[in-house]
Amino acid sequence: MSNYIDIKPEVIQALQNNRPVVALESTIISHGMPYPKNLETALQVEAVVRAESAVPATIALINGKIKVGLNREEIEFLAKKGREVIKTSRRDIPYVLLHKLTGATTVAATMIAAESAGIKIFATGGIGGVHRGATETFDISADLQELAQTNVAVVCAGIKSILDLGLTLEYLETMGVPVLGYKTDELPAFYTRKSGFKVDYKMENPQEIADLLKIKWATGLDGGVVIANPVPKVYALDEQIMNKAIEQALAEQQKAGIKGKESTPFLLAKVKELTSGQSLVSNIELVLNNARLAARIARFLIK
Ligand code: PSU
Ligand code: MN
Repeated sequence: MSNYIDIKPEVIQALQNNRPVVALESTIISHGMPYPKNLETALQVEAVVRAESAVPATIALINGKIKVGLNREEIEFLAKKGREVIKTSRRDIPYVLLHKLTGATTVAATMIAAESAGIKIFATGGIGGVHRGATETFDISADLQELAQTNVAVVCAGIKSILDLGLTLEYLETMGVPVLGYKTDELPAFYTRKSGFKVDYKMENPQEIADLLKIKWATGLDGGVVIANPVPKVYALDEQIMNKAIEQALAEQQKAGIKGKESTPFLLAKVKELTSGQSLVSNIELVLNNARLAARIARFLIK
């Protein structure tokens, strides 16, 4: 791995000096949001992590290396190139490295990079999951298998209702992945705070979460943890409007015959269009909120 990983000096120093570090993904930059909001958000997320006294490490594949910690030009490049950048999950990593292509890392690929760099916590918007209709299509995100095996905790705003929440929870249970709710019993559904599904455990503060992570890994229980942090109340979207937009996006996906790795970016863009940009505002705010919580947990992880 060491030949293919390039960790930013600031991140190496933080890790060596036992300072808190938070990993950040880049698919959300290239495929999850439009330019220039994606750039502004990526920079803001890093600023939020710094404001909480942690070091941000945004991850991407550039010029034959897995880069852990990007500079401003690199983030700008990913934001401007958008969908020209290869959405890179576990299976895509070797090809992207071989041909020195530019790859934006999904949750799965970001976890792989974070683990090899020694970063234990990572913040994003939403994780991939079991898609609606997966009993026919078999469309299950590689993020779930990664959570089953890689020792990195992921702070997200729950599971987006473009997915089948019930099946995603069943899958995570089978794979032994704890789903924790931050100050909530209920699994948040990304744009909304409610979903009708329960998390496994409600957690009261960052220290309790950090202590649980330490115990999990100290007892040899490999794999990740989902930390579900509800979108702040003022930025939550109306459930009915959201569900309608999602239904319509799913119908359009089927009509257009969109499959595989294109599904998630297609659905995200459609939902944004159908809510006239409202979903983007809430998306940005929930990511910032997750970065803040991740940094706070990171501070207790080093103690
Ligand atoms: N969910 C979102 N925004 C995103 C993603 C998921 O709300 O940007 C991205 C993440 O990078 C996630 C990926 O890892 O989509 C999942 O894609 P797939 O379903 O193809 O595995
Ligand atoms: Mn998929």
